[in-house]
Amino acid sequence: MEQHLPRGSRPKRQKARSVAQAYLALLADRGVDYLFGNAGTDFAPLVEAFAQAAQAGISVPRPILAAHENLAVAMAHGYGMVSRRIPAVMVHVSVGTANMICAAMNAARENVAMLLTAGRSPLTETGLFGSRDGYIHWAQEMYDQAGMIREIVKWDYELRNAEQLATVVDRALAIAASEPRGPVYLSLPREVIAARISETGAPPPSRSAAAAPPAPDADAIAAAARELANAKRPLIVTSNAGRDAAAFAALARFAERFAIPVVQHRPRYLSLPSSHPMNLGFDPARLVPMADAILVIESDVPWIPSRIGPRPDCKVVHCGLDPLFTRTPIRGFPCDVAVTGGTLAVLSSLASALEEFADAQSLATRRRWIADERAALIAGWKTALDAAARKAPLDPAWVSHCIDRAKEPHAIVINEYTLFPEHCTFELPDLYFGSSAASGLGWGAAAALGAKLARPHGSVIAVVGDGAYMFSNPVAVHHAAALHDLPVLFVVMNNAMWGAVERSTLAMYPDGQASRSNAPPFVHLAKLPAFERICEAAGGNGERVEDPASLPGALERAMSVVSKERRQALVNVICGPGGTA
Ligand SMILES: Cc1ncc(C[n+]2csc(CCOP(=O)(O)OP(=O)(O)O)c2C)c(N)n1
Ligand SMILES: [Mg+2]
Repeated sequence: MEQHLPRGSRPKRQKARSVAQAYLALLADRGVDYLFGNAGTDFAPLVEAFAQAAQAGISVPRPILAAHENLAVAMAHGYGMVSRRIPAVMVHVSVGTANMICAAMNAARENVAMLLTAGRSPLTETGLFGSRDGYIHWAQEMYDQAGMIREIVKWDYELRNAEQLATVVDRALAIAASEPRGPVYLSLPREVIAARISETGAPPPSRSAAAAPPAPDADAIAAAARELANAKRPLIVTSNAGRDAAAFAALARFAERFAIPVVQHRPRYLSLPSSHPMNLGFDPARLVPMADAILVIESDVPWIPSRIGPRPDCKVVHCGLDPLFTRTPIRGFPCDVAVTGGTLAVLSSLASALEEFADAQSLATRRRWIADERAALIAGWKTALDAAARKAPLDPAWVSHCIDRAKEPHAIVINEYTLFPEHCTFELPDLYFGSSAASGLGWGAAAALGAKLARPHGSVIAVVGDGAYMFSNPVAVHHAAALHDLPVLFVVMNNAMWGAVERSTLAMYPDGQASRSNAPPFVHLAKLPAFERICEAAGGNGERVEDPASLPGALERAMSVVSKERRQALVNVICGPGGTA
């Protein structure tokens, strides 16, 4: 978009005419490249400020219109997740805030930093520039607008005057960027951002540094090392070690050096290459009960205690930026040592501490055991895939395998839980992202658009269920893909149901009445629209696949549309039951 100067260029010294204009210039100066927005009457000063900035050549974030608030926040999530930069989001007062909360929960639980903002109904009924001039300005006001989202964000505030602008924005960004990272929320009343200010020029550089994470405590590392060194069957369980992309290689080295198998339970960030010899898949059920020491790295739920658990004498070490997950009300996993720190720092300290205990003979014995476990695991996956192959309706395991075959080696895959990662190969960090532990559905398709914004030259594939697709507000998603030139491939694993609801009902009531019913309520999604035509309606390419033999060809055509024609594409794959949520 021509009105925006390239990243890194300093804004011209220019008289800012409004707080809104100074605010936008400040965001750009602080490295906020994008402002995802869903507008209302509170946006008037910002709309004007964007137009003035374009005319005056002032650098401001690029505005990204999203036709629903959850889409705006989930796009920002995808963008921040891939780029690790901080996006801003602006929504319409109380009602816009209400609409964005689900997506904000997803981002908060995955520690994705973002500046969430909302207008506030004009405070004054008359007398100021920007005072109330619409009947909505009374009913949309709330006693505590931020209260709706306060539990989710790390910090909230309301901008009250121009003088505090830099202090407030810098504090918001510094808190969002400090580990554990997360969204912050700032409300912007209309008269405050409409106020005129005489001169600002380029904002002074920020003096609000993000806080560095704590270094792992030496005693805690020594205690953790003792537990691991004494173990014959140690195990690492992680969900998010790879959130720090540098930790990806560190975990690979650590696991290999000390011969410790790794299970990635419900990964949101990939933590280990698929082909790594210590990679023992995604299900902790077999290994946790065998383990005599478990190192939990950045995992809120390392196993499901109602299904399995470690032996009573198994020692458990939790490490992470918030190893006790203090924002989760109840979480009772056994914990003998808790180490606070980033994965890279923890692994490096632990590696030094473990070196003195390393005994080549026992490591070699363990390596053989892990190799056997891995061979058995891979054989099991192959058996499952063979059984799934070419079934009609299509089996999600087979669809996962076909997606893997079709994708380029550096493609990013965003999985809103229906893809089976064990049937795919991901060798590098940041090529696979799973949906948030909060599991607010409707995330995947939108996050893929944000990921594409962060990696415009790479291919991005979103894999979603029919339920998740409809939660994502598909018309708004396809509109955003077209509007912002974000050609993404959407694969819908369409089993015409909320399979998770059925699985949960059968798990609780295996012999219940619902299990004998052909049509239990709140499970089947009959009369679904032709999803492929929703994508087509936005100028994309759509295909429906019912015959397993035609899936590889359909995926190949869709990839080619995305990469060569730069158009979005959707493959609606008619599937049978599957999934694991
Ligand atoms: C916002 C929101 N509402 C409801 C749910 C509960 N929920 C979890 S999974 C699921 C079904 C998703 O269906 P689909 O994407 O088709 O996947 P399937 O289970 O069929 O594999 C639902 C409704 C949720 N996680 N988030
Ligand atoms: Mg479904």
